[in-house]
Amino acid sequence: MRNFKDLDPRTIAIHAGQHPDPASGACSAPIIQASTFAFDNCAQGAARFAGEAEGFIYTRMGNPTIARLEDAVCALEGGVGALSTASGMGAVSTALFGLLKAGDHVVGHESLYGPSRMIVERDFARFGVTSTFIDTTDLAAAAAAMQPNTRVVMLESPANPTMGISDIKALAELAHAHDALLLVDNTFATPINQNPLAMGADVVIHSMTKFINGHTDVVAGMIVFGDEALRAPLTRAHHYLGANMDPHQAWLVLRGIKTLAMRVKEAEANAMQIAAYLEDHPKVKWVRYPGLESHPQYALGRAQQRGPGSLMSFEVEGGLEGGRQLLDHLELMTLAVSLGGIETLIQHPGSMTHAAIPADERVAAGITDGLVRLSVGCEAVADLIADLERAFKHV
Ligand code: LCS
Repeated sequence: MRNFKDLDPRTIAIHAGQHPDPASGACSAPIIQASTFAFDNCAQGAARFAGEAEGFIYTRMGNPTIARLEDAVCALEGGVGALSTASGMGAVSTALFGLLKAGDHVVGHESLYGPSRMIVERDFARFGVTSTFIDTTDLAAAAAAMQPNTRVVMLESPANPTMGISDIKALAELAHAHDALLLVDNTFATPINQNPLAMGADVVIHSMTKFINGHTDVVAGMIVFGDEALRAPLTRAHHYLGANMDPHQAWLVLRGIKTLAMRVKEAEANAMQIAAYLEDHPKVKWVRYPGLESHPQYALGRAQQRGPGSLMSFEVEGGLEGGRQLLDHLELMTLAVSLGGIETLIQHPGSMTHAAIPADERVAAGITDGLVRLSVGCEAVADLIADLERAFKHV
């Protein structure tokens, strides 16, 4: 792979993993739709299994099309290696499976994506892993949650859907002081706006279902690690758990990733205007957007991210019913879970993505009943604001 270290992320997104096919000269990656790969002879097969020879063996363990995508995201995140997965949850579960053992403890952000929190709190608990979920935007709370057996500190920043921003550098230092690893889910920020490994994180997770693919037509995930020592445990977990990607899925994401930077920046420009509109709206109680000075971690976000992104949450007047009226009267914005697509998506976490979290814990984590999450897309911003304006009349 060419060295992309000195290039701008906008350039990396277009070129990494996208070299012409050596066999045909094709300028688009070939889809190598094969489950298994022939060896010239037994000695070559043995050498590949032993990791002594380059080359592919079996698609669960790697594939040329999938490897291109791994190279692309690895280059964007500045990692030493990457492992692709069938979904974002495939990345979360594979990484945790590779890093944890019975008796270990996890410190997690309290408003992690529901299934990411639940797999630790309920499922890894069945194998003897304990956990503490706190607000990682509060460094003192994070420090107090650390235990001698804490192995992983896990967060999203900005977090889903409270938009809380955690100090990645300080939390990496805290984790390392306790011989623990920092795992950052960078789905919301994208590698265009944030590179956690450069701030000291050990592992980065992506749901590529979101911005990296960007077209609301693929579910996919990626694990990127910043230290060679993590290659063996994560690769073993990846090969054995089998949450692997499919070559065709990889090809679609390779197509989407080429426009990642321009989509992120276009949507962000729209989001800045929509956040300002909502903040001034009499029927909106508050807006949480990293690009607004009213965001509680505005300064940290400015320092740690290259841009505020295109996700925000806000509380509509009238709580649950107010939210329902607003969402039911939108004509352009799509009422759907997921985020980071080219089109604007709007949803209600209390009844959807975070419904699995008990109501009292959900509200304590800032996910109030009337909270609406907005993933701003790349439509003309005037059309989006007109859609909101029309729907607000019903609130
Ligand atoms: N991490 C974050 C931050 C997410 O938002 C999601 C999914 C995942 C991981 C899991 O990725 P997946 O397996 O779905 O590719 N978030 C969703 C959401 O907010 N609405 O629907 C899915």
